[in-house]
Amino acid sequence: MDLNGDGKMDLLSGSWPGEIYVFYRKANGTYAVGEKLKDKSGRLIKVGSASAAAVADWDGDGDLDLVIGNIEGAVFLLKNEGTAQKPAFGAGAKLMAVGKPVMVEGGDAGPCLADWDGDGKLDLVLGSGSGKVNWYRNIGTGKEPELEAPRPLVIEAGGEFKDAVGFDNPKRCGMRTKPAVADWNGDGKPDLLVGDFSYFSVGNNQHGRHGWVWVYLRQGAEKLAGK
Ligand SMILES: [Ca+2]
Ligand SMILES: [Ca+2]
Ligand SMILES: [Ca+2]
Ligand SMILES: [Ca+2]
Repeated sequence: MDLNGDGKMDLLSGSWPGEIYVFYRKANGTYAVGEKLKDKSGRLIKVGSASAAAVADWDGDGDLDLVIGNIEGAVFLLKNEGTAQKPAFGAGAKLMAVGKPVMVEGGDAGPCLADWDGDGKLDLVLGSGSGKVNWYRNIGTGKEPELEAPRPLVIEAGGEFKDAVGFDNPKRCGMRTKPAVADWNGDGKPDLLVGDFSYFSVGNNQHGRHGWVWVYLRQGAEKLAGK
């Protein structure tokens, strides 16, 4: 994601306190020290704690907008009212789906903006505290997205992660999921990559915390396109 439109890919990160950090890429390929993102009036952008940020041109006007999830499970859209070279993020508004604010179960909304069904319009893929990853299909237009009710891509973590057998070999994705979409195996179909958090307790004295990255390779595209 190139936030300042200089042709070099930058990095964006949410944080536990809630501020959003941007790391601009420098000419030599390294990254500048992270700075906290501000809105158009110079205030630090913060929509709640445990923020997770995604950027894409959500309203199709040629500049990158900001979408941020928080610990409550809500997702905010901050439209870019500036330009691709000089972003100026407006006030945050909650993203809606079928007339209601998006709110994930278990809190900890982890948004990703990607065209999951390949219809040319960005959709919302959303991780959650429960581990579930939902797909909100965009049935609006490229300029005025309108989200359908969520459909699960990954189910919630469930009891296995509260009382696991063997800490180093979980069978499936854990909690607090943060999805990303990319064609991982180069077959032309978008795949899902999911970061997680797992807490394991085995007996009285053995505990472990892990963060894994899971790859879900996409199979038949027609299955998820709702056709
Ligand atoms: Ca850049
Ligand atoms: Ca935009
Ligand atoms: Ca789409
Ligand atoms: Ca693929």
